[in-house]
Amino acid sequence: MRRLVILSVLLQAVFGTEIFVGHQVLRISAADEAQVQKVKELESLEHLQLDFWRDPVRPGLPIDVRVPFPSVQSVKVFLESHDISYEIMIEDVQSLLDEEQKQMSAFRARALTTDTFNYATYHTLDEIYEFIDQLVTENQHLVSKIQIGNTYEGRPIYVLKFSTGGTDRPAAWIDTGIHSREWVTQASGVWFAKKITTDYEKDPTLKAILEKMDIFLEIVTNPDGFVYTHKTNRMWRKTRSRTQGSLCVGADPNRNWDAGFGLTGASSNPCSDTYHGKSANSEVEVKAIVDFVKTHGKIKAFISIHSYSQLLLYPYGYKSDAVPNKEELDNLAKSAVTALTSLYGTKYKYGSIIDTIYQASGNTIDWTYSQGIKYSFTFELRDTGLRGFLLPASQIIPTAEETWLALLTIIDHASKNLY
Ligand code: 0X9
Ligand code: ZN
Repeated sequence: MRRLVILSVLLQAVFGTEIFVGHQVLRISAADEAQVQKVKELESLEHLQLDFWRDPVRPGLPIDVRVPFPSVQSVKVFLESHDISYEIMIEDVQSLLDEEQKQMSAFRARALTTDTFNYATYHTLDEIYEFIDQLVTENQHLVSKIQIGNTYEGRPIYVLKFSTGGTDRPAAWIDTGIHSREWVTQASGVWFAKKITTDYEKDPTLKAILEKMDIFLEIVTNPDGFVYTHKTNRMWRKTRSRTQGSLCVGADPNRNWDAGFGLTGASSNPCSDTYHGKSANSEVEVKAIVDFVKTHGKIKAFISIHSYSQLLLYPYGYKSDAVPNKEELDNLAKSAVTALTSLYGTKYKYGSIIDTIYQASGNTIDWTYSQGIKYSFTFELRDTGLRGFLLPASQIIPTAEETWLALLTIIDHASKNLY
């Protein structure tokens, strides 16, 4: 292993790509509150360079953490010395990345139409942007592309609009990929886009929705981060904005919204993966959506899609108060999850963000809810198994298919309860 690690350091130096040889992902089970606190201690030790995929919250919730090779021994010794049980979720992160790359290159054929596009593999930003253009060209009567802004690094930010006509229609919003490493979400977004174009005349539910409402879909919500996951560091989550006075890059775009901004449940340290940013809306990728939502003024359902953990969540994330229409949202979440599970038996939990995972201030849907969008939801897609952010490409289509059923349930309810 040591030789491999030396080789990987060399490769990293030559190609500038982060290599994860010998990195392990551990799944820790904290038995009681004291053990949760111990794991939090571990989290505060910056030199270990731990990457928490699922944070320590409370006993009973699994904690997943990527441990760089040089820290693996000491982390295990620490856990064992405190009698904290764990299992190895991923033996060697790099071997999964190699597998992912191999799968991608095997299918990297340029599609000439969205019919020949391969939905069962992961794609680069360029490929997804090309797909978007093809979809628009093929379906001019239904689909258009709107540029809502530019990223920190200057890339265009696109939203697809699905509309059968009308003026000033109310709308539903779906975004995927705000956290760049959650690759199954952007891949699902691509699949949703195609699905709408193939089904809008034949699926009665979708047809009825599109007679009343438009649908907006932002597939790559954090384009700079997404490019960075492809070229430099597969595990990148944040934006790529620079912070004055720090060498660390990026802010967490799911902590940057103007709802409880900067309260507990976000970090003020620019080096943290949950860094909230300089101020609310400091991230242009967030600001672009804020401006769009405000200008549009008639978004009635807002769904922001993440991975992983198999959860369907509603506000709040920043405080433990119940939202005024909690009962309605809870019932709707239940129906959406029932629809999702009906396809492949995938199990989901649902509830408010703060009750179900943890306090997360400045998150997307707390802000959209504060703007009066009462159907505001966020998903955490597959899996709860052993792959986490590195979901095999073979699961893209099944994940997208089951999620689509839940999306339809939510948007259908909104369209029948317009306000
Ligand atoms: O920490 C987050 O931002 C979300 N988890 S993730 O692994 N996708 O990063 C959870 C925060 C609350 N949930 C959402 N608003 N998605
Ligand atoms: Zn996320």
